[in-house]
Amino acid sequence: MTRKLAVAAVAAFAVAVVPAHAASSKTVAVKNNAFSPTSVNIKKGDKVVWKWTQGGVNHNVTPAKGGAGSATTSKKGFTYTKTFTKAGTFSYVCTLHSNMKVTVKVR
Ligand SMILES: [Cu+2]
Repeated sequence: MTRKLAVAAVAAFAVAVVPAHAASSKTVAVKNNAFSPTSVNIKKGDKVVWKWTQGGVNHNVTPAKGGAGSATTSKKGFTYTKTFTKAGTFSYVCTLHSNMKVTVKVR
């Protein structure tokens, strides 16, 4: 029991003194018809910004396992931003183009 308490105390101390990772963002281009790059590595708390760089063709950014994603649009310059708060590997697709896939690895 004493040891467990000591470990908990050290963990609490570490959380208090280690400065938080400064959030940063990575951009994924939404092209006709591909995401670029197709894989991004980020840290918890970071953002991924998808940016429509070509326009003229409808695309969206949707979690491969379902759930809410971006609007479907063909507007050049449109952006969709998501902050990732959990570690893991997350796949996104464009539901209109089955070849459009991007993997976000959060550690
Ligand atoms: Cu698409």
